[in-house]
Amino acid sequence: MSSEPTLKIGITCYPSVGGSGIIASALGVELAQRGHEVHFISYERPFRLPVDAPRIHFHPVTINSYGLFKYPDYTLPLSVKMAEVSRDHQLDILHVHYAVPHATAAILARAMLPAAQQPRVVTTLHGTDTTLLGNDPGYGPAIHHALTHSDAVTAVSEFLKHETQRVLNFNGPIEVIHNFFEPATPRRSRDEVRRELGLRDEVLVLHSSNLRPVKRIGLLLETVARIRPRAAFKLVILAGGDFAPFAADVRRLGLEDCVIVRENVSEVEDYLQAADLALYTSETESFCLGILEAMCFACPSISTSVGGIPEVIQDNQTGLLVPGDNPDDLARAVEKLIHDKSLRLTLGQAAQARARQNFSAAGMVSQYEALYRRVCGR
Ligand code: GMT
Repeated sequence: MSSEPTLKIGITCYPSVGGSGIIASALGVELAQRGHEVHFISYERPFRLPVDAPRIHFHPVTINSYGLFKYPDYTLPLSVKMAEVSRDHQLDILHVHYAVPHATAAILARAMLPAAQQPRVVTTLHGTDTTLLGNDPGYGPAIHHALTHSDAVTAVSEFLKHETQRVLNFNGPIEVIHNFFEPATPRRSRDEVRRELGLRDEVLVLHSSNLRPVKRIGLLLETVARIRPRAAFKLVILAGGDFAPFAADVRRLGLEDCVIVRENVSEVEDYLQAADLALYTSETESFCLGILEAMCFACPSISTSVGGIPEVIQDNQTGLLVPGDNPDDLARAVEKLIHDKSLRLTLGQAAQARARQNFSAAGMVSQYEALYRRVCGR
């Protein structure tokens, strides 16, 4: 722990499976380990947040349903809870992950409090809060307002910073703090996991995502259907969501024997250490935490070259980037790494070194800490 004064930090994120919630939870855990008091405020306990960890508190937001409202409102009860927690625990900082509606709720919460009790608001943009909702006229002006009134704004990649400036016409400062991942020790050995998956010598190709349309699971399966020979690999999908809507595609493409799905896995490390390469076919991606998670286990990724991914993967050094969205091109890149084990291992080692050097928890959490101290003058 450092000798500098500790801070009281409120964190709001989506608690469900998703990169922004994972980063917010990991950040809270690291901050608490550094001696700060951390208060999570959300409608559910974030799924990767440990129970009973010292200095980590959880404050649920209760949403009542009223017959008068066609759609239940979350923003107002969230803002009231943020104001209450800020006042009762004298928060220095409210750090919101994903602007909609968290940043708006934080700005409102701050305005509800007398000046002496107001926390500083830090907003971290994660992706579709800019690239999708920022383009929606029903959200854009509210996001712009919340960013303008935040005490600091961060983005998880240079790409997202520039998209925020472009899409929202926002010209305030944005600090880029990349994502980080601190892998836990796997609970099972690589062999045990491969046995569970029924693998012998096949190359394990991993895809881990929330399966939203932006991930283009259709393109992922079309790619896999073109990889030859079929017997050389298995695709393991760690699905943070319901895979059922894609089952028909798996059958149509005759992939029943080479696709294995595991839903809502919490021990991702078990599967990451068993993987040989990872495959991502997203339409856009501000960062792609799944790629970084794989890098930490010396597993190189093949990905479409979109959004902030070239900030994570260096083509031909720590993975392979494929321009465009042609499944044949993607399949050829996968085949290259399936058949060239030496290249796969070289890229994997370089990926792991890069993850440790450029995307470590120690480095990124220190950047957030420095930002907090700057905005609250402590
Ligand atoms: O923006 C989203 O679609 C949701 C968000 C999430 O909660 O998973 O994903 C974004 O944030 C992640 C964590 O910073 C990034 O790794 C993802 O690339 C990003 N998703 C997109 O940009 C599509």
